[in-house]
Amino acid sequence: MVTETHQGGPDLDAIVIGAGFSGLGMLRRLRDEMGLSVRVFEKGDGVGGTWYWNRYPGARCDSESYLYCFSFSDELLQDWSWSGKYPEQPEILSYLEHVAERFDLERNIQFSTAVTAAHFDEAHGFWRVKTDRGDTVTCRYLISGIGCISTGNVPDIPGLDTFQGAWHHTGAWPHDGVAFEGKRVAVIGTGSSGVQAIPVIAQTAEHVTVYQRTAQFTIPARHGTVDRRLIEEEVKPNYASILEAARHSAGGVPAEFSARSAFDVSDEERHEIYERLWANGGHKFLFSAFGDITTDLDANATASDFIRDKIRETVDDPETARKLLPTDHPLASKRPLIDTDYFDTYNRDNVELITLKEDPIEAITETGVRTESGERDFDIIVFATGFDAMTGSFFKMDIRGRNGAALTDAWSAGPRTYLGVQSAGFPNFFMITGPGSPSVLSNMPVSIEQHIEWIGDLIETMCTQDRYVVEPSLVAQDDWVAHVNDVASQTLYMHGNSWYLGANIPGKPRVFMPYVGGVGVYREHCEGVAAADYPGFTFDDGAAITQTAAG
Ligand code: NA7
Repeated sequence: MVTETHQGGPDLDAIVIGAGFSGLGMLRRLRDEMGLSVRVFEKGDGVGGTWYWNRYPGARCDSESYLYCFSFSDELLQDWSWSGKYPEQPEILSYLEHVAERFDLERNIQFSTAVTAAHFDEAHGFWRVKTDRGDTVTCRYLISGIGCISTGNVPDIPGLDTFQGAWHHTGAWPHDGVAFEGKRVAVIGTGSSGVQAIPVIAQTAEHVTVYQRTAQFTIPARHGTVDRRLIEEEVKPNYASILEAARHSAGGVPAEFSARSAFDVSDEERHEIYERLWANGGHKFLFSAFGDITTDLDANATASDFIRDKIRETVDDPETARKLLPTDHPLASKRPLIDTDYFDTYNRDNVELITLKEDPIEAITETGVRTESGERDFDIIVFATGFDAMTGSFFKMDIRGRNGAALTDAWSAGPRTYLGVQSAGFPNFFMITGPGSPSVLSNMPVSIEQHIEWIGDLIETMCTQDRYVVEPSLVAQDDWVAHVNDVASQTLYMHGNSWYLGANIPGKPRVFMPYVGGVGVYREHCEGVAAADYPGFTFDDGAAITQTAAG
């Protein structure tokens, strides 16, 4: 299909921002399946997105490898073989590089180029996109594939600029690595990245001091090499049905979710179930035993207590174990973590734990970090302090919709979208896994592909039916935002100071950003909207735009 070129029309049919899973998949869909002219702008000098930037030691995905992939090509599914149960960063990056090469995607990607601004030109009905390389390009459709956790959060600690050693954020890790041998290292932050990096750094560093703000629940991953027999005999012959089950699941993995309550069984039986799941490892601990761990505080307490006992059992020094016990939030109200040897690492002689609630950081000095209790010297500081999630990367660009209205203003009290795909007042601007969609609460490739397909179908409908501009109505958007909040309020997610709520960024509005209703439920809702010819969206046939452009 080739789009009509309106007089005064844009340079390109579509611009996609970002060349991670989202951007690569969207480019392929628009270019190869629909014949549209597309350019991808990517800040990095290669593909990969999250997996291009997050090269810290131990970086690995929490989804099992055979589920962390594109599904659009059966040949690709059959040909690719992962080596680990959970895919490690270098291998995911290789996978995405392979996809880019195999489908000849790089010819439409402009690397080392960040989009700085995108303004909707109402007279012409297209977007004018500017980059830090001086490009100004116009397009009919603007699609964000910028990822949900891509703008690093380096805390504003006084004195960082005076530090004479090296410092790195996990999300912008040097490409040639960091040598920790013989070095005194501070790690600030104990989320997914810190919990993955600390055990690996401790193996080579002379000494590691961990600065922990919130003690975390984390479950052993039981990572290992991939089970080849399982993959070759059970997964690959059945890939289509496995991935279809993932698409209709709660979290984008075909896991069995238990319907029973933690109180349907005796204390002994519950303990045995937790022991078995702990031994097997992974997120199944949270979902496959009991259905109410994530919804009922008393049920949650049974699992939280079990993990606290495991921490006490694992960590030799009782004072360190005490500091590691999460006591201020229910299990899974913050991003659930899985780890390899995290708590065991605190039994090493070269690892020390500082809890910031008892001993806050006062300043970073020329030689190290000063807390209330005193100063420690370091050669390297690692910031595993997370991201300005879900909205931060949008706000780094000057995005303006109708009447020159800025997205930063439209979202000043928290992000507002319809279906997490579009925001009212920003016509023909689409977000892959935007706020208000399951996104970070799911196995990302499944959610990304669903948006690629859904946005692709909508654009295809517009191209074939002479609909020039689409945007959601305010009413539909308000109803969706209310629904997203309503569903979240029925869960324990509101009980933790998580980045899902923006709680990690000082001054950020406290709004639950992802949609917690489940990947399958969400997909069915989106499919219903498409089948009913997109209620909640308004279309413009572009007649007025063409006249204006011609005039
Ligand atoms: P996270 O999950 O946001 O973790 C960041 C960690 O850094 C967490 O322990 C924070 O404590 C801590 N933090 C944040 N700001 C500060 C300051 N100012 N001082 C001290 N400690 C701080 O980011 P990750 O990179 O680990 O993981 C991001 C996602 O990547 C992850 O969830 C997966 O989806 C993949 P807090 O808990 O906020 O008190």
